[in-house]
Amino acid sequence: MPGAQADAAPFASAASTAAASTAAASTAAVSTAAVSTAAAAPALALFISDIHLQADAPRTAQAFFDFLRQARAVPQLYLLGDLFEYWAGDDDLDAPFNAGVVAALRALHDAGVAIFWIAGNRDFLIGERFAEAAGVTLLADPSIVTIAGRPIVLAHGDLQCTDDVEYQAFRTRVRSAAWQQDFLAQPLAQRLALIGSMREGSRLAQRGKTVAIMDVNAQAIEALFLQSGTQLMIHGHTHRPARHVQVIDGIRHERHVLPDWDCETAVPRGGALAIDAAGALYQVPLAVPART
Ligand SMILES: [Mn+2]
Repeated sequence: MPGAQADAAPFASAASTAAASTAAASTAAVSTAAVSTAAAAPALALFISDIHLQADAPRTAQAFFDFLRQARAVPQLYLLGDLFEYWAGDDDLDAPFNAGVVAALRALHDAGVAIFWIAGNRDFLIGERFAEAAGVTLLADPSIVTIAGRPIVLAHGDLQCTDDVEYQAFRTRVRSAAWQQDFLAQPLAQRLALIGSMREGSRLAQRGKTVAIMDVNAQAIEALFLQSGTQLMIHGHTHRPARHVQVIDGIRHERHVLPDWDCETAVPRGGALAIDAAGALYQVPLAVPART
């Protein structure tokens, strides 16, 4: 529970509550269950997504910087998309806010933590220049990694929201090399202005869509499990943190959805997922920065 985390080793605390592994025996196609917040063994990796960093959200940024300092105790950090609210191109690295985020990631990298990056639907224009400056390794969406002997398929999650046909058409367009070349050929100021209007358009488009349409599609998730050959998936994007357990072909599959972060609101949201050396997953609660 919050408050039980020791400052010295925040992701490698005390005894396990053992709640995480027992809740999945159901034969229902899909069930959800809470994940333990305590680890029995030291953490090997941390997973976060959807921080939506922007200059207009200073408290969320502070929570992220605090988190990065604590993450030094863990060998690997996975950023699973939408770290930034938007990214206009790697020539925007020098904007003070962006430079601050890059410096914080770089400091974590220099402290010996391996940082991996999967692009989100908002920051997919991140490129090699950013990656080199920040000391992060860019991964494809989806990617399979093996941690503590467990193969895990990692994704942002937007590609699995196949019920949102309109969004998938948009995604195909903006992820094409031709669109990106055209876009990045425009002056930075013009790109920033365009992104501003696209964000407004996206807010308006979402208003007319049901919650179900904007969630992942069950068949797309099953397909990703089967294609990847894994029984463990971690993604973000939907802002609906949960652990979903489902049985496919008689085999138990587990899908973890990461929370989005927002510390500007009265009830702050955020937090991370961790995997320990025994291969157990557990939640790392958000440490909300004090009001200044
Ligand atoms: Mn997203």
